[in-house]
Amino acid sequence: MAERTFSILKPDATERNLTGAVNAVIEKAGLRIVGQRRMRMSREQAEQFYGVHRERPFFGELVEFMTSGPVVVQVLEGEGAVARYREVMGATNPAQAEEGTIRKLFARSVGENTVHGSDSAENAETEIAQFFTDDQIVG
Ligand code: FUP
Repeated sequence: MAERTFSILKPDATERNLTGAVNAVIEKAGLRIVGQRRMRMSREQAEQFYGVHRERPFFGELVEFMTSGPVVVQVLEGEGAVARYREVMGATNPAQAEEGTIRKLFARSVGENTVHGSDSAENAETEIAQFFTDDQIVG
């Protein structure tokens, strides 16, 4: 089975009506969107999702931002999907992101950086399980 990764189109993307534009970059990169749902993240969900950053100074702002508007949660599938999507996303700070990456194209700042993507296959599995049941993913 091809590898899967977890993706979020963040509130700065939905606010600017960019979900289709971001998805076009994802699909052009050879990743398949095999699960997708637009939702509003609760504070509890955001705090759990970003639990590893709980002690970081930006944690409060991050949770505030992720709950400030709709997000689109996704499962992406493809060969080496975790690493491939990290490549397509670009650096966390859009000022350092490569040309053609999602963050270079669309991100506003380090905080409002348009997308999330899992940083390992293990985290991908945990993150997918937080937001999707098996029957909501159709490969
Ligand atoms: P990434 O894996 O590229 O999403 O980056 P991190 O896991 O390091 O950070 C997770 C999120 O925390 C980022 F998407 C935005 C936020 N963040 C900040 O707001 N300020 C920072 O200095 C670092 C991260």
